Amino acid sequence: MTTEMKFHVLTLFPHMVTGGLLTGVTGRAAEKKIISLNAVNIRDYTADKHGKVDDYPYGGGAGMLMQAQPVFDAWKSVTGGRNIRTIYVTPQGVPFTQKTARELSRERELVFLCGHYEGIDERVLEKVVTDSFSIGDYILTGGELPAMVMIDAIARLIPGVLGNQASPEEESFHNDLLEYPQYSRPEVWEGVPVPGVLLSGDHRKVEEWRLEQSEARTAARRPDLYGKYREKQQVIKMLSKEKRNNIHIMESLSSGKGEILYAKEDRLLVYDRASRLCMINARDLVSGEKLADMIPEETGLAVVSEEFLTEILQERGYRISSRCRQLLYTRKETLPVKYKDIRSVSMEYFPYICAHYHGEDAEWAEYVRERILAGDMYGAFAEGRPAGFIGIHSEGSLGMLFVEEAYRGRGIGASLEAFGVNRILEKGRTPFVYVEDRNELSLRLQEKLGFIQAKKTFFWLEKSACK
Ligand code: 21W
Repeated sequence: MTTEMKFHVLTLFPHMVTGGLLTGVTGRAAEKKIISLNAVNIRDYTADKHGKVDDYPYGGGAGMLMQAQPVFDAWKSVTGGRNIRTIYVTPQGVPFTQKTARELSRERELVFLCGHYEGIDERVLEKVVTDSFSIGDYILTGGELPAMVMIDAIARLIPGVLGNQASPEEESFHNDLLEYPQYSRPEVWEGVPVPGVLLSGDHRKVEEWRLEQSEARTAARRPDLYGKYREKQQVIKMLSKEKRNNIHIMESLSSGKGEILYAKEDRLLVYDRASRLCMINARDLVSGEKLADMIPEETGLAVVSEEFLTEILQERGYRISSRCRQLLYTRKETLPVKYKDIRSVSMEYFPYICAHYHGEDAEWAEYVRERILAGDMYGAFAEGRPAGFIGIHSEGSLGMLFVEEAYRGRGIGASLEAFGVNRILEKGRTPFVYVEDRNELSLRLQEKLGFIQAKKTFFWLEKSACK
């Protein structure tokens, strides 16, 4: 099983760090042992008998510097010579962004080094620091608050920290946009009423209004974000001309997980962060190769709907893992669910789901855990025992369907599918599925529920382990 993510903070003010982070959401996460926090007082490691950790800078100048020895000894005490990413928080660092937070949330252990006074002796920084980050262009009195900011941003991305909330970065259509204004009771406060549309009960109208508000705010306050948003909308509009063949890319982009790495005419490369998946559209070999060269290093999966693209990818160390039909559900209405005992499952059913989904494989087990914690796995129960399950994949498609042999032929599979479709519709998204090429039974089940097929065959490719 996975262990907690460990944060070590080397600081002169350990209580400031624990006081802040062991409160609220991150505090809960520490109690639940999803993260751990180890604040180390650098002063405890000084060799100076008076507890001194600073001295004057050679060459002169204002103020004092933290000396190398206590910092180095404090660092050695937590790393013990192990190779752990060590982050120096400093106004001279590269800007810390959501992307940085995402990348660091994949580490198992991190060390943060907080400076004080005018800085730290460069020689110890050269020995221990692997990354330097700043939180923005303003001057603070120390590195503790920036370290806490970074740990907070990283921790909330770890599955389980936010509780059973959908992916913390996947907030339906409003990604790339600032949030819309929100209102709660009372209906009139200090003579100011809540906007009427929010009381109308008309969900579609509410969504439209929120989107308008988000767009207007973003255009006014963040022209940089707004430009990116408009570009993405344009690509989605292009793709919608062939919705059946492109629904996977449209969903990845509109959910905010997909990033356009290249888009020009009918050539498109989109990277879905949540599943480390590349989706590629190209018409010919030359453009296909050009796009393939732009695939990010961290990619583990690719999906394409052209045979020649599979060849290009195979030359680059990918192997075909399946040939699929892609189907999408175009209606807005939810489906009736005949079998009643279906609900979202907790980690209690982790061993059960793993046993029936890719067996013992550790990487798949980690994936199942992440899907359960995201609230995207649903179980069917009979006599209080699990009878099957379905899930929403991290790239948005419905799948992982399984029904116990003893319970087959009773419509539980169809009910699980319908239940999944409804959850996706509730999120304001479009349900789509992949069906293995020769699985006629599953194909017919999806079509009976109202799914329609894409014209193309879809190829899933995995990066081969040995490369
Ligand atoms: C402020 C440290 C000013 C040092 C070379 C010659 C970490 C921070 C901090 C702090 C100085 C971050 C100097 C945004 C921040 C941080 C404390 C002055 C003088 N250097 N992100 N003279 N803003 N700040 N250095 O302040 O440690 S990340």
